[in-house]
Amino acid sequence: VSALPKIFNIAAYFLDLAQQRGERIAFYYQDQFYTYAQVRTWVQRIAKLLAELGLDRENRIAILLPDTPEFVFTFWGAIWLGSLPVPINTACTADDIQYILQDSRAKILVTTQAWLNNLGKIESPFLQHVLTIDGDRPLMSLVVQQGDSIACAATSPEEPAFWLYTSGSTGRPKGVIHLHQSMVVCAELYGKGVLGLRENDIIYSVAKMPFAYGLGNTLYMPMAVGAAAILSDAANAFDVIADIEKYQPTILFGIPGIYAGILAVHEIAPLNSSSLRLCVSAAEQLPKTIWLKWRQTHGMEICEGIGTTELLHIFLSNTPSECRPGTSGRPVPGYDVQVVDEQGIPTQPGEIGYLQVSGESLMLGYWNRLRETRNALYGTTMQTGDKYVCDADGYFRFMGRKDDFFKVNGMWVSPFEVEDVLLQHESVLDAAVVPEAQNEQLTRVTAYVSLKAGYEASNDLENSIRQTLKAQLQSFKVPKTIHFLKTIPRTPTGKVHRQALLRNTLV
Ligand code: 3SK
Repeated sequence: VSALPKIFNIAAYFLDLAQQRGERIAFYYQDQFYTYAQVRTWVQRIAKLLAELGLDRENRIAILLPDTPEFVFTFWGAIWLGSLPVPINTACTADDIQYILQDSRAKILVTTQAWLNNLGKIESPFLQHVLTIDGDRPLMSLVVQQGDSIACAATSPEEPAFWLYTSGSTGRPKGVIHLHQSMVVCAELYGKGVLGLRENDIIYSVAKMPFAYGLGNTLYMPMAVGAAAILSDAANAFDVIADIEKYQPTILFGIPGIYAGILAVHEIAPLNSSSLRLCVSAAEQLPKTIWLKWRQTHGMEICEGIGTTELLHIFLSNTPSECRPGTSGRPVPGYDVQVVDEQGIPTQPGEIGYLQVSGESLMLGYWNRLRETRNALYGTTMQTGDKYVCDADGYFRFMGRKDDFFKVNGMWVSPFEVEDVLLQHESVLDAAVVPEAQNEQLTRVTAYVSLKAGYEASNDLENSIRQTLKAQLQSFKVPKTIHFLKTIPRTPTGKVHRQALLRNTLV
């Protein structure tokens, strides 16, 4: 990525690009669309309103919204002023949202009337204004009168531009601080470099904008190339299928659960995938079974990658037309990715170790969390907490989260390996594997599965699943108990919520 000027504001950068794109469509939302020229006008109007409300440089502004035009305009409007938007995932609990509002010390909150009712009294002493996009005084009606634009803040590429909260399965969410330069790095290296996104693409993302994956997919990567993006709140396979039918996207940024869900309902609601030229998956490891079934059904590969909120977007990725199912691909050119042992020494091909990565989109640190920042960062390198193997051809294969591995009879079990086999059974829609303590405190493997429509839990079904497991796994990895659940609990970003399952099993 070529050096950025000393004075650089990422909102101004994208709005300058928008100016060249004028009447091209930037966003589809419900039955409307917004051109690049309209986006530019609305961002400047909102920036002016926020400045009048006293939002200063470096102040935080929380955005608790589904993917909507107001999200887009507020996000860029705040950065234009040099203040810091803090998107909050609407899948967070009300308790975590209260925490984020306090922790970020947001001065303004932009949300919906429904969320406001849901939150009740907001405890934060820092909050001065709440704006809603609906109700009596919707945000857009307040800015419609705004006239002249306001000057853009002369920020530097290396100063904070926005925060994203990352919620692990334990502890409170952490505010990840990103810089003005970060989005350019991701858009150039991955969006253009690996995926080859282009101006005539129409982009659809299952992940929403408060999640780093969704922010890149829907907001800044399409804007970097002048493409159009779809703003939607679809959260299940049926809604995604309907959206794809309606908007005819060329690129689908999915997550494993949605690919599995679309395939599972194929008989009753077949997806018309003819508009798609590229399917991408991240956020969680994509089981090989799903990859193969997708290609068989839709004649297309899924280009899998992995990113972290701390690096903003994807740094390991397969390359379209060279995908290796069951792997996260190879380092995105521009990132240095390695598998290392406990001492930090690179492992040999085929040896399992810890994944570490360095690159220019790395966060500044976690807000107000020195210990966690120091544990995660080492110079320009981040320890991701994932266990990986790199093969002789340089393809990286996920083995599980460092903290999710557990020992049975002294031998390591990767929950992911067992889940992958469970998903190969024709009846299994979703699966999660956790350790369970027996009476005598020995650990054994426990599985939770949810079933596809048309299947019911029974002893026969359990035996059949068990046969599949026994055929492919060493005996100590075969779950002793299989529980059937309606749905597998997941975190706001769609990862298996192992902690919730552990609370059920480990007393
Ligand atoms: O989880 C991922 O794979 C991911 C991808 C892109 C951006 C952010 C994240 C966490």
